[in-house]
Amino acid sequence: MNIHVLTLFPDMFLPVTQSILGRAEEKGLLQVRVINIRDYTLDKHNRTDDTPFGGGAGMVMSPEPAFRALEAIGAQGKRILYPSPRGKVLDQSLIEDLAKQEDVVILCGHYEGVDQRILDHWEMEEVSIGDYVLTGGELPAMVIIDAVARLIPGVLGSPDSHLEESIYSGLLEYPHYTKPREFRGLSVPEVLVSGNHQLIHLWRFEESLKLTKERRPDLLEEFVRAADSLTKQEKKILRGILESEE
Ligand code: 6GU
Repeated sequence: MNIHVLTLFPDMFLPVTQSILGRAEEKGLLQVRVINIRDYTLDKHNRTDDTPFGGGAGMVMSPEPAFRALEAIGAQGKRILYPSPRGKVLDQSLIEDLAKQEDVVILCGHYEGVDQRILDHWEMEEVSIGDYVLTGGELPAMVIIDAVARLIPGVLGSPDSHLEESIYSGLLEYPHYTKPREFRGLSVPEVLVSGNHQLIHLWRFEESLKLTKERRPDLLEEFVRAADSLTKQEKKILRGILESEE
């Protein structure tokens, strides 16, 4: 998969080309190409933005450098994202969709934004990472890259860590514990050291449901709608959680 990032701050992406994602690149699973929009300006002072028509504060990204950068990478026909608080809020289903693409382009804007003709002509998808305002699209772009990369087979260490998660998909994660069994008088739930994998699974499932009910009732509602492939025992636990008062 190729992710093409167009930005005025290419250095911000240096950490992305290291660590987990760097290894994905070495293995040829993911290529993150960072393009400096300023390289495509035709302005004699290398400007990439200008004052807004109609007046007001801030600067707006000019169409020329953005169009030329998009043409240079062959963006025509590819999915093009524009991170913006105006966009559809990103969720895992959009990330899964993106992970299936051979190419994804992300245009990072700054200041007041970009000339609307860039978004319209290139049919960009505006995506937000939440209801708060950032200074630019670079951090959201990195969030998208990270979330997509971990879905590409071979990028993460253990391939079955996904499979195990899938039973609980749409739920918040159950609590985790490691050695020692007793630490400063704090112990680990007995069931986890029982060696009974079926009991452990059911305990984890119940903890996931409890946590989701308490913190994200919206997600639990969605889970109930979609959960038809549960086992008899799992269904019993789910009913118990839905009927409990806390
Ligand atoms: Cl995607 N961009 C910017 N600039 N601010 C944001 C955002 C995106 N998502 C939330 N806030």
